[in-house]
Amino acid sequence: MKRISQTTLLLAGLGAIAIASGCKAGKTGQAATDEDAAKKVYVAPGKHDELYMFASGGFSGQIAAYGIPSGRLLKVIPVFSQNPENGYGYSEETKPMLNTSHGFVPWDDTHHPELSKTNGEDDGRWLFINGNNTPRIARLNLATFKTEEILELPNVAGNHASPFCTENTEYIVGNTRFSVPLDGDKDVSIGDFKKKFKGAATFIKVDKNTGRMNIAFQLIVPGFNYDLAHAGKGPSHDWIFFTCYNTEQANTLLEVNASQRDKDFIMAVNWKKAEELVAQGKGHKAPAKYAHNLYNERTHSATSTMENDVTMLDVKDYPGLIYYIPCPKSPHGVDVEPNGEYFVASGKLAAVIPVFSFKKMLGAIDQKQFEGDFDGIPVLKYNTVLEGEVQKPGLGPLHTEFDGKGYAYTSMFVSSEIVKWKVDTREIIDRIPTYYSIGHLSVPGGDSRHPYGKYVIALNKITKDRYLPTGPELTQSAQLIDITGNKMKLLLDFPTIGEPHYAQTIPAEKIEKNSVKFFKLEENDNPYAAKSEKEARVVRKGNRVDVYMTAIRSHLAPDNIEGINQGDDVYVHVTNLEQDWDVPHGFAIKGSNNSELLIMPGETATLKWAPDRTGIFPFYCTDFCSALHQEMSGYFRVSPKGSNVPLTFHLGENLAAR
Ligand code: K7E
Ligand code: CUA
Repeated sequence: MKRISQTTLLLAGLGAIAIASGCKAGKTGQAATDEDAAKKVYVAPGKHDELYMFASGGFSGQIAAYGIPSGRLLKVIPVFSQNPENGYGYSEETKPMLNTSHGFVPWDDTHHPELSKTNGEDDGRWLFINGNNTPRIARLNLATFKTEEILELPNVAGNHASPFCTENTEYIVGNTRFSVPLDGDKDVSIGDFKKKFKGAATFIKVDKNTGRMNIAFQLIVPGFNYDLAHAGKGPSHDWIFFTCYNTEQANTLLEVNASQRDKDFIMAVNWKKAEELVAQGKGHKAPAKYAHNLYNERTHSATSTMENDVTMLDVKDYPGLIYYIPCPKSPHGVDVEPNGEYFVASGKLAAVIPVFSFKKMLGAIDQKQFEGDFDGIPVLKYNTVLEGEVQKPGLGPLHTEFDGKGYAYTSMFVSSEIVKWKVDTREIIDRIPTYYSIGHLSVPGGDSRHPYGKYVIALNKITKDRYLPTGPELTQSAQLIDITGNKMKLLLDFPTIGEPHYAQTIPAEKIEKNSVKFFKLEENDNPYAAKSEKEARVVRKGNRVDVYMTAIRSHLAPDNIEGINQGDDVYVHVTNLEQDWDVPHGFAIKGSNNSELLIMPGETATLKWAPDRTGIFPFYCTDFCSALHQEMSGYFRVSPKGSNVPLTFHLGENLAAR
């Protein structure tokens, strides 16, 4: 009891320090001289930013793209949540993207955007992100800025250690934050945690050409909380490192009970070996139910398929597959420096930052330098793997990124600062306060083989007094810091959408050159497309009515539709006939309980509408597309159920009354 109350005090104390250090810091922060900073972030009107930053939207379930150094918001890309701005998750074409084994789940919590890599470098092709709550991984296409694929993860709950990729995007991984019984084992007492709750380290194969994801295998690992991961590079290419906390395996009051042990673990996984074992037919197929959703750029539509099994390897049966490295204390992030020799972990409650050596790890494995085992898995001796510790870095270390010039930058949540230190000597070079309570940080390319450096972006949890107040809910925020000199310099605060847990930042030229301007109409394979006004029509089958509608400046065709009855299901398929950049059309119907649509040039999108009453229902284009945009409209007539008003549709005719 005494021990518990002491730990509680410690934790409460850390919280208080966070708030105190936040408030004390005051309003302006330590800007480089204001004029100097302004010049560095000023992007003249009409000029482009130098970098894209992709930040998670946290509990908004989305991703947002910003220009750096200006901090200008460029786009919110819908991923795991419905988005009425463009109808994602509302249109018939995109609803399947949000299907899961639990049915339609139109929200989630995103944490870690991950750019695809070739030879350890960001290649600008795809962006992956985790759905934390209902465990999913999404893949976005950076040529279209659209979510193209969502894969649910079975046997996982809280997909937090995700989606980190290996050096050539051979695999991306996901692992459970909340260990749970495996899917086959359902009604289990929570009291059986230690016996029956497991982790499932999931390895997803990514197709080199298409980016398509498929679960290759899951490793059954002890029931801890798996937090983050990073793959090796160069010499450590074949390995990936996960942090684990709650190695106490507590199932209640984790705040206290998962903070008992002095050291938890880094789990080092030889993924190459796991791959070989699976190729030899090792492991077993286990039943599992999970959704695999794919968006097709030609049909502009998604499909959802339910998968039924997964290949599992129980690590206990395969010595040499994983090793534990003790790590102080409740480690959060684990990060690998650009050369792939050192890896760094951040214990949220630790007073040092340990830097481990990959070479020493291999040596310790070779010489069986074990201090014991956990559930049959060897635990290496801390000192045999340790290269050294960063002493007195600050309070609450979370995440580290690198600048490629031999320096590391670690975020300190509790003392609310970034600490710059030298990777080879581990001496502290500089520190800069952040406002307030930084989580992740992002150096452009900072987790790759070739960081671009130049900036570090602080992704903060709390903004308090930094902006105009907006009631109890304040904006989330990031801060841009110049790292070109010896001393870090604060340049800019900018607001973000949702909680920007993590962001990845990439030179704009890697993305800009591939950007799609519009979809080719002749490549539109949507079965409901109308590729010219001649094809526009209305078709009834029972109580289903399909409206094949076209949009071009400045009319919708057809624009007068009669013969719809109350009780009908009306599917309005709108094809945007424009073949030019930046000419979307919108679509909305009075009283529709669904959403608006925003249809890109060459694309077809479908709004399902069930008219609930008799009457006249205007519809119109919601995107101001031309001088005569206000004229871009039409009428539906809805008659009572069973009425025999004939189904007719028109454009450019003055109708005689019927
Ligand atoms: Cu540190 Cu979810 Cu990566 Cu947020 S996590 S900070
Ligand atoms: Cu089309 Cu406004």
